[in-house]
Amino acid sequence: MAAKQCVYPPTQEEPSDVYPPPQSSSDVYPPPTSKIQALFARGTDPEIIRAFEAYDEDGNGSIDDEELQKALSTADLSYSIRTVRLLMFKFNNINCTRIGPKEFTTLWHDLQAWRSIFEKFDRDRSGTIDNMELRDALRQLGCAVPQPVLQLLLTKYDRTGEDIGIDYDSFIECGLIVKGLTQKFKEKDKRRTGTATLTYEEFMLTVLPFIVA
Ligand SMILES: [Ca+2]
Ligand SMILES: [Ca+2]
Repeated sequence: MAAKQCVYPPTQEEPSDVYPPPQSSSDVYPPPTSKIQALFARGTDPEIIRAFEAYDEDGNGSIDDEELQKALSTADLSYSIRTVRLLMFKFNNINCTRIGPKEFTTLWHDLQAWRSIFEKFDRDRSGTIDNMELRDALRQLGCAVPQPVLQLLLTKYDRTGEDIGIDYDSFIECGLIVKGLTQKFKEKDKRRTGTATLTYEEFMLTVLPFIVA
């Protein structure tokens, strides 16, 4: 193998289609300060790369749960550390409180999807999700949740305690848990009957990661 083609990160002599492009011009953005850019898949939206670099406050090349929580939260919208950890939970093949560029790209798209589901099903534009809106949103996620379960979710996630509905942060948490647990249950319901047999150990191992996220 020609040694030149294995050089990492690419140098100015590399062909012009290497990513990131050789930064010969001072107006290239993002500025030529980070090797992080090279770790993203080719064609990644530059906005995602810029966000990663901004979120990675300590500059260690990964985003931890606290960095993500701080970066996502704005004056109008706060994310609980629990929601942030649940968002990271899907990457549980690695340390799920720390993600790199690849996982961050997936998470970025996940957040866009959550936002669009929330906006689609908050039909009255109240900024919260009520009973019927939740039912339909969960159905879109593939979960036909029975009414008593819906009521329990609303009771638990309506933080106001005044039947106003579920806010955006809680909606993501609720959706991640319902979708995740439904998926786990489905894996045990091989014949798709709506019934499954789980041992005590399986039940505990399934449910606990969602509770202690
Ligand atoms: Ca970091
Ligand atoms: Ca609403």
